[in-house]
Amino acid sequence: MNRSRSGVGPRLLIAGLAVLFACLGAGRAHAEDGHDLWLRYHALAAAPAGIDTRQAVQLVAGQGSPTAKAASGELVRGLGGLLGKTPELSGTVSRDGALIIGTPASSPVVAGLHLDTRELGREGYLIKSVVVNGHPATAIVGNDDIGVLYGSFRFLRLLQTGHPATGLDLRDRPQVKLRVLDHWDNLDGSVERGYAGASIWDWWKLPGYLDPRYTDYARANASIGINGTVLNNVNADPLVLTPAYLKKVAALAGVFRPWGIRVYLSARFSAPIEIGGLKTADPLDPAVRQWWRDKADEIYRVIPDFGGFLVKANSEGQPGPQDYHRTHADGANMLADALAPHGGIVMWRAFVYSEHDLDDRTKQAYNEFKPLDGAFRDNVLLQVKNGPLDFQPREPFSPLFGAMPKTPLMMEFQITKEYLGFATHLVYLGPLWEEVLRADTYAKGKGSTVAKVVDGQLDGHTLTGMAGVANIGTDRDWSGSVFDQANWYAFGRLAWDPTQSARAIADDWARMTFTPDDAVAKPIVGMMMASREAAVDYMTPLGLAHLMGAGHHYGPAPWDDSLPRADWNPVYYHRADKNGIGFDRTRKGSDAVDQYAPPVAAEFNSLKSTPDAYLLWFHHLPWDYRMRSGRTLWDELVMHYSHGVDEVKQMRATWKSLDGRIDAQRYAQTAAFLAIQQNEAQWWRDASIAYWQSLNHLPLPAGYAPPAHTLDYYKSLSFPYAPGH
Ligand code: BDP
Repeated sequence: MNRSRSGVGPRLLIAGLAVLFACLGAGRAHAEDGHDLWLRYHALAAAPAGIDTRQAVQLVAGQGSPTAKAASGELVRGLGGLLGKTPELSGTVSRDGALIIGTPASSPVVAGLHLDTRELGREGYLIKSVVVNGHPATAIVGNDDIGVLYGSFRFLRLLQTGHPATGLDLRDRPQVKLRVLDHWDNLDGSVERGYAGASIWDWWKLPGYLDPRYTDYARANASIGINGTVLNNVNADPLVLTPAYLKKVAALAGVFRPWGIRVYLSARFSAPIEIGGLKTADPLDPAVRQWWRDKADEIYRVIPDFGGFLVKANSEGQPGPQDYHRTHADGANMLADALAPHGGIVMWRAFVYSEHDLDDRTKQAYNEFKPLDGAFRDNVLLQVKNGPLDFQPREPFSPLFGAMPKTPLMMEFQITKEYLGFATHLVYLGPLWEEVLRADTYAKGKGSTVAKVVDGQLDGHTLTGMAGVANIGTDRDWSGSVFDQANWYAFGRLAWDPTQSARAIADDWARMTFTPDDAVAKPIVGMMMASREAAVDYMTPLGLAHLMGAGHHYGPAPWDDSLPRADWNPVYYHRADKNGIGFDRTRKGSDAVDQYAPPVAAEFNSLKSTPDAYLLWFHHLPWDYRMRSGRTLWDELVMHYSHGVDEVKQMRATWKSLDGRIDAQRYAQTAAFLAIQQNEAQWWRDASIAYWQSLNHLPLPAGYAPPAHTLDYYKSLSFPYAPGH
């Protein structure tokens, strides 16, 4: 024993070190744990056309700002990884394949190209193959350094996804002005609806310690065009507005600034009372108004480019102007007036529904806000969730889109998967968001899509925005799983251009995150594109919604009627009994349909024209209702549930077929998560079917397996420690 320790041990150690160095030499210093996101920059199998890797690429960069340095730094890092050779910084082009980056003002070489940059705006860029001093080269040009940074990321994306570096001539600029992540992060480090660990903001160590993660966070966001971040939960703690916290916020703002990202804060409406010592937070009270003006002045003294406030008011118990019999506009305008001298904006949330209002919950936001169209200051955006309810696997678009032409409506999507299986279900949200953005509001006739409302085209707004509730935490992979990174990625890409296709975005993401090899990327995209419909099917098919476990929203609980407010309970939403199922929102029911423009209202009001996907959202139907397919509603429901489970099985099989083609750690994690997803999809199907059968007593269609357990078993399950709650 002793001998082996002193003899074999060192040899093993040397062998181990040799393996380690071999790995380092191959550019694999650490296992792939997902931390690098889509910015992996692993060596390409072959040099892209237009780049000669026998020599280092010349990088001719303009002088300048921290943002310009971020751009050239990213290219050095990216090209160094992808091509295996660090670019050489150079003042002139003297070699084929050079990269020229900068603005006409910062770089004489760029100025000498005489490119037309008029249409690019501040954040846009162009990437063009040019010839300089007789050498073919690529120019990445913007009017401002931030455009150059975005263009640099775009160029790297081209290489990462297997494009050649020749014949380039592309121009791009964001279609939406504010592209913002909303962190529902609390000052104690917890994250509301967070499934990826704790908050990445280490408030305790700020401002003294700036975790390098903050820079990587900013890089990742800049790579997809995100230009704002709300640091704290909409259920806001007023302490974030105190001087001690503002210093911490200022430190983060300093890290993000070179990457084109501004910070915003969620403001608690009653802060003047809680931290200001006032007796009221009435928005028309002069002392309150002065308090907010002073607060804004104080914030801008430490953060000169502070973005503004996000506010959740008179919603789910949060304080707001209605506590003083004032309107939402009174509240928003008071804050807007305080921020306006500094160029700040207010994102006022439309997510309201009252426990005293007995009307259909999905109608309440519209009822509240539609009459206020035109009553808001110019620097207020109304932030509207994509659907009228609450981030369900599927909802029709919110009827507010198209209904408030005088108010900029900001889209709010939820990237974190509160209602979609948390981090362990593979659900790519691109198709959900695409479905909403492409929906036609008919507000100004055919073609008045939600995307055109959001990007300002429809009503001529220039202040426009899209917000995504972040899925980011301290997990090594940031998002709780590798595939959840795709949702962060897709959000940024759609905020930049709401007309992009979910499939094209998935394709880029898969190639950057795994490999540009078709044999791997294509099956992955296939899984992603099928995944959202699968989740709809195994959770809430045919327009059902909000049937998740109460509070934590984990797993099925369609039977639940235990919460104090009717509209927090699943039974409120499905209205099932022995005769039928569904929520009648037609003119014979709650008449939610008439909140839409007439052609849409007519479509949803009529059973004939309502798409199956929204059937039980708008109609209450007998179990034996004949579907378009000829099957009964009941049979069709069972079929959808089962299909959802089958899709997950298919996703697992696809993933298994990629074994050996994906690095071990990410492969294994995804395989394990898919197994969890399959079990939970089966649980959703079985528990739902068991419950519906307890009401309708109908047999299953032939060939469909009965639930594995009794309804009592499913009802007995409890999850007091489900995350995120
Ligand atoms: C609901 C969440 C809750 C949020 C709320 C909101 O369950 O945690 O506070 O939305 O958006 O979906 O304000």
